[in-house]
Amino acid sequence: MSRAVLSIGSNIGDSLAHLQSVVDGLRDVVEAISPVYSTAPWGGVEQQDFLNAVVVVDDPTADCTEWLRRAQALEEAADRVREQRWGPRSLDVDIVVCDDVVSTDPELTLPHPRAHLRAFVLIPWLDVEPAATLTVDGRQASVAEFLAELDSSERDGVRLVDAILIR
Ligand code: A4P
Ligand code: MG
Repeated sequence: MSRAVLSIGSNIGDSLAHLQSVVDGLRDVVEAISPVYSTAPWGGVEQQDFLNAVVVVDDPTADCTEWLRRAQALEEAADRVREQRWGPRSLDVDIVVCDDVVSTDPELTLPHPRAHLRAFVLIPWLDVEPAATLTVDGRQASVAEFLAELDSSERDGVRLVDAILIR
């Protein structure tokens, strides 16, 4: 059994519809859905702003690998084209954490190795799980603490939009 925090993002096509396709695809196992944010691109590639959100899922029949499989199936269904690392995409679904699993497997690294550096992950995660904690390189701290450590410009690049994902 497992519970996972998914970070979802899109900056190509109908981004809101791409994010909604994740909620639709996982509907029966969705525990919480964050608000939607418009976010400045992270990673140095010049591109359009993203829409980002976080979805918490819980399914006694799924293990962490199964969440990756489902995430990739949803990306494919959104016609995801993967041309450039950290570049534009119709849909990206990352597993931020899955239970308390720690893994360095490149196929599924847990917690997600860059989640703690990304305000576009931490801000919506805190919306749905204000007391969440994260372990990075053996150090456990609250997600709020990791967010506070980011440059204020990172946090300022994450802005609520007037749209919601519907269960
Ligand atoms: N993989 C390993 N661990 C995980 C995990 N925890 N969750 C493997 C998901 N996948 C994981 O991912 C490459 C490989 O990572 C997969 O084969 C999977 O088995 P990918 O999604 O195919 O490649 P990518 O997305 O181009 O690279 P990467 O490093 O995953 O990029 P990210 O981290 O997904 O970042 N800026 C804003 N504002 N908003 C965004 O959503 N997203 C990205 C993509 C960059 N900048 C962004 C955003
Ligand atoms: Mg990814």
